[in-house]
Amino acid sequence: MSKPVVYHIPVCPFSQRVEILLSLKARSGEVDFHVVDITRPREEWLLRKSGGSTALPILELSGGRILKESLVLLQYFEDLYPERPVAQRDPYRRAVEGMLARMESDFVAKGYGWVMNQDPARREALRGAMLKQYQAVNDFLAQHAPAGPFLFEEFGWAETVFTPFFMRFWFLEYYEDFELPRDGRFDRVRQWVDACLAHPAAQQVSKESIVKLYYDYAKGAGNGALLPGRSRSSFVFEPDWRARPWPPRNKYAHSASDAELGL
Ligand code: GAZ
Repeated sequence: MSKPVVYHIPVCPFSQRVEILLSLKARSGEVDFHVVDITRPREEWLLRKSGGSTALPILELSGGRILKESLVLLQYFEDLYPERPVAQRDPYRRAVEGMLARMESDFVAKGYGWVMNQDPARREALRGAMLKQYQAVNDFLAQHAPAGPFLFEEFGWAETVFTPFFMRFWFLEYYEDFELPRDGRFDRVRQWVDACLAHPAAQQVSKESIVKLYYDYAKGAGNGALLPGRSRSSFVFEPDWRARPWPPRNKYAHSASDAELGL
């Protein structure tokens, strides 16, 4: 029987969640990952599979059955491979990690909202909003898991949900000079982030790949859209990101050309 296939875009944080979970379960070989070029219109065969929606990842099971939404895919593989649990089994603990995981959507929205901002006057307000998100996670961890570094004994469900975005937010460090202030307010969340970033099951992407591929997001163009004056998206497969120079960091003052980006 053929393996399940995850269709996703390059360095997709949502599909990285699935890769991390499978890696924690030592099941990475059971699923194929198929990268879709988002700089081109979605192909008809893919739209037929998804029923017309364009958001990825989607998971195709045998017989053409399709599942969507990364958190649903995580739960599916958690249930399919119940040995080596990643989620907590105790109802109270499962609820606690559920509360933390529930904080991901605001956290993600604030980070992407900031990186895509083009108005320098809004920059400090967006930094403040991002810090509020980190503060909320910090306070949650300080309450439920003061010792750390993880929410429970090991890298688990909440870490699987958040870690791809801790990595995507390398684009905030690079393009927005974001860092967590070292004034004590963020110590618990910094400890969590550092432990998540270092975990062996979560090494699918690098800072360099994120910074290079997400240049266009930093200039306000998401999902492979083309910026004015450019003929190629920073998400193209060729040339490979490794062969390109690091993009200019001054996104508010300058718009890099294809040539400057090595495209
Ligand atoms: N809830 C879905 C899941 O699987 O968990 C989200 C999937 C998703 O957003 N996929 C995006 C997609 O395929 C790519 S990743 N888009 C193409 C399309 O045609 O729909 C971007 C944001 C943002 C948060 C995340 C992302 C992102 O703002 O990483 O703004 C542009 C997209 C809150």
